[in-house]
Amino acid sequence: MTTTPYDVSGRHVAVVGGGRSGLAASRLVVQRGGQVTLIDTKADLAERDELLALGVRLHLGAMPDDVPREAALVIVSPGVPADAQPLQAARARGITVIGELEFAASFLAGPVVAITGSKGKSTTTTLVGRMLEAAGRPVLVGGNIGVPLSAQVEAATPDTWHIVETSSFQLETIARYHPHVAVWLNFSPDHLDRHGTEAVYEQAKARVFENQTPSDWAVVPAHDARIRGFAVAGGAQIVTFGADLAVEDGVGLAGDVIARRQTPGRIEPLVPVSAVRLTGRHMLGNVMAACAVADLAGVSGEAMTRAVEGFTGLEHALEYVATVGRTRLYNDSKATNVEAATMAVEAFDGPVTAIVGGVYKGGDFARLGPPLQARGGSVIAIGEAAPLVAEALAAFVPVARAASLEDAVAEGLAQRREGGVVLLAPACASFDMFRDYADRGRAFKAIVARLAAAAGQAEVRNG
Ligand code: UMA
Repeated sequence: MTTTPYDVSGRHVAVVGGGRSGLAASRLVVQRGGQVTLIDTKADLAERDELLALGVRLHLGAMPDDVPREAALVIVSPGVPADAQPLQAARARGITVIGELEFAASFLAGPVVAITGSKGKSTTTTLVGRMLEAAGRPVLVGGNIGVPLSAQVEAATPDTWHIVETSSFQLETIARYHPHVAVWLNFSPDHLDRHGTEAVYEQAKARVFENQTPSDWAVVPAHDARIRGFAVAGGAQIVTFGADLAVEDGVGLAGDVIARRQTPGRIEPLVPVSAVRLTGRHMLGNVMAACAVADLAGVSGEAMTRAVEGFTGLEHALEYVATVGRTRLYNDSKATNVEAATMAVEAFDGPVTAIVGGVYKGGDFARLGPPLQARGGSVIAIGEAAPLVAEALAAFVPVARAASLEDAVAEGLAQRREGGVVLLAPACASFDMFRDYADRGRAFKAIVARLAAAAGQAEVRNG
């Protein structure tokens, strides 16, 4: 068993936030002999009975001004702002406040691979997991992707590779979180509602490198000097992806093969591009980053290729939904910022009608204009941000407004009757019309199926 700086045995711990992370952290504290007060603004939790049976005290309904006096440690969920009142009060009294990820990681003995970035985290995390699995490695995939790290501690062995999708929210509250491999895929403005400024968001992400040493690795995009600068400052060895293999070391394209060039210039083929089942150049970047990690873990190109061939992508991440008549429909509900939506549009060659809008999170919608215009595309604006979307894009392409997602899909199918793509790429959060991005993506797919059926379309081809 590992030694942890957060020995909770016989101690009282306040856990703030009773969602997936807080519940898993509470269970872990109890497993390790500690006592928990779980704090949440919700009036009740579905897990109430289980928690009470574990001896967890519940403080529900509102944020208290402070955590209980007996608490020796505070564990905070990623969705709770780091400056929430009880956290500030605890810190002022000298109580250690850490995030759920920091707490859980301190119990792990196996290597941690942290994968962060504004977009592509889940795809890359999943693919790295598949590659290590294909090579027969013991592997657990979790973190921001949906399975809290705390829930994996009991199943971990010293040989386990932990592939951890790591968000800026989680990185804000680390102290010793120390990935053996830290991947930062890309950066674009996001989560400004939480972080306030782009600089604060960027600094949070850069923390992924802060505890690395020269025996660790940072995997960064070859063409992003800023991200590379943060990695260099962290002190780990660097591997780039998207590298020009003619001039530099890293993972990049050698003809139509993803390959790794290492000093002194030896180029080793890893995965043929023809094995990649994902749409778009940005997806190819994610595959290259995954190859870089797997290569560091000693996975063969053959095992990587098997994993890539078997991976058709994640739900809501430029997911092919169906072909209705001559129109192909794609669900990129995960494209919640302008950068991601732009990359989605750029993944196609022909005309694209993009459904854009929701809750505005920052960024300049006008960036979508040139790639849409170049493809003879159009926009259907939805949700709260519809006026902003229309204002930014009307100079480039035709913009229609739709009162609901259903109307938007119907309008898109009408516009692209002669062929092309209808793409849900909202560049916005979903909370004005849906519970979350997944709810929005599922709604889109259900609408497509319904409209196709109503049109007497028997030959909806699902991918
Ligand atoms: N809560 C409070 N007070 C607050 C804020 C929240 O009491 O001020 C309570 C809520 O009432 C709720 C609980 O906290 O009961 C929710 O906690 P949470 O928001 O931390 O959510 P979890 O269910 O614990 O899920 C978290 C991540 N959520 C966020 O970062 C917002 C999940 O990422 C992650 O999968 C999960 O831990 C397991 O690690 C989701 C996400 O949206 C997918 N992440 C963002 C993103 O990817 O863009 C960063």
